[in-house]
Amino acid sequence: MRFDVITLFPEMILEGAGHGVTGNAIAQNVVGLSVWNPRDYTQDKHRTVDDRPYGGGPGMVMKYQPLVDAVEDARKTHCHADCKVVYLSPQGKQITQELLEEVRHIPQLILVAGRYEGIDERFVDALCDDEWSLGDYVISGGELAALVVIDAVTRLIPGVLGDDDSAKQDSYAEGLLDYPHFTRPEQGQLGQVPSVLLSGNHQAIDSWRMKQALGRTALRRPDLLERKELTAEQEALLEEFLNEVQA
Ligand code: 4FN
Repeated sequence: MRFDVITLFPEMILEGAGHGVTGNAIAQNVVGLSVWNPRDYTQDKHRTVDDRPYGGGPGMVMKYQPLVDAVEDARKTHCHADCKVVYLSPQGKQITQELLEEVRHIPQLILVAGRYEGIDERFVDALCDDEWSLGDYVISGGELAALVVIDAVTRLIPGVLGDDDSAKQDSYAEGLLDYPHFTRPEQGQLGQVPSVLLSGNHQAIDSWRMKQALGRTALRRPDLLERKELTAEQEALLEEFLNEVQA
């Protein structure tokens, strides 16, 4: 898998992806990451990447020519027949785990990060295959969204996570919020650890955790539960949880 990011702030991408799981995957060449600065593809002496919007109004718009040339360079430098160009923008479809699981198999993703008020729409129409959004809030540029995609897709590549983390990823609790986590001290200033977790009874622990995951999902993210089929055992655990909350 390789990522090519078109951005006016390449250091932001290299620095942001250079740590932890993504940093290791890049160092091991499991993923490729390159950045392409539209400013390097300008042809005027001021290296202009933006201009005033036709029709007037506030702010500036990214000119399409430096973007077109940056994408073309990314394409011809790392040539993959199967390549998708994605504009990260608030107009896009919201990024979900489902979307990321679909695109993990694409060998080359070219991610375009906007700045200012956005980019000339002719670039989006002519060169972009898709538009993806982090969510409904105002941010200053698409770089953070590109980093989210790079991080979340890299974690899906076989061998990137340790055995423990991969097992967790495709566990039966998929689509639920996490159960609560505890570590030492067993008892301290902030209270005590639920006794079941100290019992050594792994069946009881698994079922307590499943109950917590189901209950928290029901209370905080009912939308996630609606999309999930529960087993009879899970239904029973959830009912227990909700009864205990009431009591
Ligand atoms: N944002 C909204 C409405 C109108 C504008 C914005 C906004 C960065 C270039 C786009 C935003 C959100 C999620 C990229 C937001 C994303 C961006 C993203 C983004 C500079 C123009 C801009 C109604 C969503 C609040 C600025 C709503 N995911 N404009 O943020 O690029 O990827």
